[in-house]
Amino acid sequence: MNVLVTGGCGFIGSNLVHYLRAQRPAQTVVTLDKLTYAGNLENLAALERDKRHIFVRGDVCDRVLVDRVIAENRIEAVLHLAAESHVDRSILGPGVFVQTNVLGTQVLLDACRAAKVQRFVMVSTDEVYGSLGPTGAFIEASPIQPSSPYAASKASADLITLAYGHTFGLDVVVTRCSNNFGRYQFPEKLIPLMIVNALHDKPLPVYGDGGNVRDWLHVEDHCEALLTVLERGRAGEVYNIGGGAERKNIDLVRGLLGLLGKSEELIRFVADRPGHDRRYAIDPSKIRAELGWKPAHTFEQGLAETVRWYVDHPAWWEHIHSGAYQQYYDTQYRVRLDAPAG
Ligand code: NAD
Ligand code: TDX
Repeated sequence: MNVLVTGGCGFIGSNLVHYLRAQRPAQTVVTLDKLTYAGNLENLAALERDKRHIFVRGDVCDRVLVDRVIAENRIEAVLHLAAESHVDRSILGPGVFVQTNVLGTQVLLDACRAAKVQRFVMVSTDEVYGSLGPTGAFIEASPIQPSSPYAASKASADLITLAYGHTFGLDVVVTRCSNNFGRYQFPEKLIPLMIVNALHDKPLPVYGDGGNVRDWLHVEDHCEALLTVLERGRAGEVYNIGGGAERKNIDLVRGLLGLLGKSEELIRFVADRPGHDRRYAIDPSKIRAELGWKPAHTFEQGLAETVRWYVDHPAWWEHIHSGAYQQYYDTQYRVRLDAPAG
């Protein structure tokens, strides 16, 4: 099977491309990625000489290009991950989120329809469900109540994908996964940001009271779930993916400092993220029962490995932490650090 992975130079996408090449060596993987600030071709450097991996730089919103990539590579299935993925950025500027996440998805769906692609897997997120109270977990039938512009753009993409299944009979499957962590995650997201800041002895900005809860999953477990859904998921269905590893942000940050041997004095409670969802928790019973998927990594083991990876690969993140990204970071966090919580 020839598979197109959109967003294959990002965090989950690059882990997925490596995973697919290792698990299905006879299949060809085509990566389509615009290489935004979050895309890094270095993540796929090990595949440079791999004849069954093809990289195309381009925008999922570009219909002519998408048609050409699908036709030239005889694409049979699409794993759609390309997106603007950071909630804080969607608060600063929602436009590109609607462009890439909503319109880009629709362009891909139209192209898949026209080319009679056999399966389209939409990689959505648990954030489409909004926020939970202190108990309970999201099931696939939970109401869609996104809070941030990012979450709303993903909900739109997720629903339009399902609509193409209902209306046009396109073979679509939607996955809604909880927070991922692991190698190659851009250091604007909680875990790598805290690791990189701690390594520089910079303050660790914890939003609000630090009591927000996220449900963490190792990225390789997500990749395994995506391959499972691609191969065995039922058309038109939604599958929640989660690791059952709920942690309060503050506990997670303290755990990271412990692993790094750094002082908790680096922690700064700062102004909260506007509209900050309090708690996410995923009920993955459906994918477990129907497809037999369950995570292979424990949270503690995965976190220790992730910390080790960032410590061992400063060249991967040092250049990110300078230049244009540093400018964004400074603007974003100077405001927050100047306005402590409470
Ligand atoms: P990321 O920001 O690390 O990577 C996104 C990739 O998409 C980048 O390589 C970027 O260059 C590419 N891209 C952006 N706009 C594009 C466009 N217009 N055309 C082509 N490529 C474009 O994101 P991630 O964390 O790896 O997330 C991947 C997907 O998984 C996203 O759809 C995200 O919504 C979803 N997801 C992420 C998580 C998480 O915890 N990170 C959890 C659930 C779902
Ligand atoms: O500096 C920070 N301080 C802080 O307290 C950052 C960057 C985050 N946080 C908090 C906000 C959240 O409660 O940590 C939690 C995790 O934040 P992010 O890493 O920004 O992730 P989140 O907003 O939960 O969204 C992530 O998971 C779902 C991904 O970015 C999404 O792409 C995915 O869909």
